[in-house]
Amino acid sequence: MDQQIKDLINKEEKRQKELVHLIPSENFVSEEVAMVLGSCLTNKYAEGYPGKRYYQGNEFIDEVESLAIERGKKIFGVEHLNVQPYSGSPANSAIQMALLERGDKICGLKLSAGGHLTHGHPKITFSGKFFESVQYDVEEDGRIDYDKLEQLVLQEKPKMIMAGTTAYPYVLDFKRFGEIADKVGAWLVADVSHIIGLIVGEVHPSPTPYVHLIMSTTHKSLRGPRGAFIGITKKGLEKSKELFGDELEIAKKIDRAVFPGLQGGPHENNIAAMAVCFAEADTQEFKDYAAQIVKNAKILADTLRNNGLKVFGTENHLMVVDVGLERGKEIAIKLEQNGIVVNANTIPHEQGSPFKPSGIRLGTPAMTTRGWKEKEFEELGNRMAKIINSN
Ligand code: DSN
Repeated sequence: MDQQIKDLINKEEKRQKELVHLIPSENFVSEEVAMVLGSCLTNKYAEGYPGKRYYQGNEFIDEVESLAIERGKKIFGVEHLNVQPYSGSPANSAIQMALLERGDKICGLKLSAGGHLTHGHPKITFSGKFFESVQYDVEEDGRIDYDKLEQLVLQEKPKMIMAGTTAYPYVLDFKRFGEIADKVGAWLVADVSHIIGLIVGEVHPSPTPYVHLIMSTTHKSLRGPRGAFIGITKKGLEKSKELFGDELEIAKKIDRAVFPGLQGGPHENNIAAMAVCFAEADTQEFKDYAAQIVKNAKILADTLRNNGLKVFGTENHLMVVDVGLERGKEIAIKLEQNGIVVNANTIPHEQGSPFKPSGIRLGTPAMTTRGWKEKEFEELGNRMAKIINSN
């Protein structure tokens, strides 16, 4: 094997094994997922969809992708599933490309409040450049005020609302989001990339009954390969019938936007690994894992708070800790020097900037996979507080 790459992989493996990993969007896949990712499926081109490919030789690939679709539809409770998006950003771009026209209005949570770049972040992103973006914020306590969101939506009448987060430590009220979107006839997309493992594990309410589309990455709390899916709910099919006279038109639009709209050949090794991950998530063991993620996050947040730190959250897998004006990066570096890997993050109503934020974001999915429980997280919280509080 290429010695230089082999050495680097070995070093990274050691780093992953020996340090404490608290970046909430990271996890450790099973050996089977890793093996399938490295399989011969990576060699095959399969532009198109099962049964309708532009290349010969896809009889087994078709079965692989169909299996991923069937398993995913079952655990996410959706009517149609596209498993080809390379990751979350292309998946959100595909949804927007499929259902919006250039200049249409899109409404998402501000990046600094825990939203995502693809939810209409102005000027520099696809969603912020091609669409008119109106953004909602969180309150001083870090929570979304749904009455304020409703006022904004009634006033601005966006064509699409993104209900999704990357650093929001509270349960999302998808029912309320649904009622608000319905008042102006907006498409409602749940970007559940962070919390999909908790939803499948039944420790966070599912958006399925209330939204038209569900988008998620598969490599965060779901513990699968890098990749994403777009699911269409029953409510999505109904809106399609109402708008386009055909309930399946929305599925055609989404599929066409993914391929050939934005992507070429799907990464079938990732799709096969998704199928494995979906089966792993459809077990009691995974439900226990999801419940433990939430218990671990709660004890970590409580321990940090008991040590005098200001913590936003938590009701899910993550929390944001206020470590002082513009000190996020410095504290993240200090923690890493002590073997604890986190990421610097903005806090609600940030006075610093995304480059010099005042917080750190912590999550429990990865170390819960490693078998950590309340005892380990309480010890860790006390140790982290000492490091953070030492000048
Ligand atoms: N970069 C991801 C995260 O860390 O939350 C979101 O895309």
